[in-house]
Amino acid sequence: MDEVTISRAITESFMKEFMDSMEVEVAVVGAGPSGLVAAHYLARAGIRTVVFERQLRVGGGMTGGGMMFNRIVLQKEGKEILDEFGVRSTLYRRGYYTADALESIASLCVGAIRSGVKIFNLMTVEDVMIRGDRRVSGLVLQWTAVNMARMHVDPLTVRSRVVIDATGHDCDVCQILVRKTGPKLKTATGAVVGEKSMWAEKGEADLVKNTIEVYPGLIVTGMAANAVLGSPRMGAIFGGMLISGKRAAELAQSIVKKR
Ligand code: 48F
Repeated sequence: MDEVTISRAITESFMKEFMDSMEVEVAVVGAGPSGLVAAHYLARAGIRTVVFERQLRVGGGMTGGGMMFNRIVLQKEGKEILDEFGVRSTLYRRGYYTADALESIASLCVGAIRSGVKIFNLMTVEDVMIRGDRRVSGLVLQWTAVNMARMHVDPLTVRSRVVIDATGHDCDVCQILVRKTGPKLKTATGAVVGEKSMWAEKGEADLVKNTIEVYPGLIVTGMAANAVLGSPRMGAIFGGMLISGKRAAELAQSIVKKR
């Protein structure tokens, strides 16, 4: 195959996938553990789902384990989700397991893609679309490289019935929403309350109850949920991230089915 044919093959197949992803049922922002798990369960339920990730690589904070020791810790309920993706884990102590961070994130990524999720890396979500009925109805995208070069280039948009903020500690989508619309989130202050200091047990316990539709059409999951609702961070224990992702998928599915 000559070079131009290779270039055409890449451009045509990418554009086809991107065009197919411009109107979806659920758009997930962030390809960390919570976002990948949410996307996987949605696609498996037959919901058209796309993920936008600003980095070159997927995985978010899971890839580096704890302080770059690339192992993760999970509770039994989290381990059961990893089991579904075929990830091997080892019993450490009653109720707690360890797993390889790279095997875990690679398996979540492959699992999501094979369920039908389209993942676009290198794209940053820099704004949301809000329509008359005061719902989040889509995302505004820019190449991460454009933002890094600080060039002014106008973005493109995708429409989706539901957006999931899975952007981790940054809770970028919620931060953007508050900047653009004022403090209208379903939180104690209406704004992003902010992540509290490390407390693994409480952080994990709060996470699933913090996984909510925080604004019409916008669900928050993973560490973003704790940051937005004002709960502690928890370090390299990942069960809550996976369970929160699964819960976000259930919520998104029920919203999609209702509308
Ligand atoms: O940070 P991240 O892994 O979020 P998570 O799924 O998991 C949190 C844990 O990794 C860890 C933890 C465990 O106790 O606390 O931190 O909640 O993944 C978030 C992903 O979102 C991407 C970011 O690059 C990362 O891969 N991201 C953040 N902002 C944007 C974004 C944005 N504006 N547009 C696109 N992607």
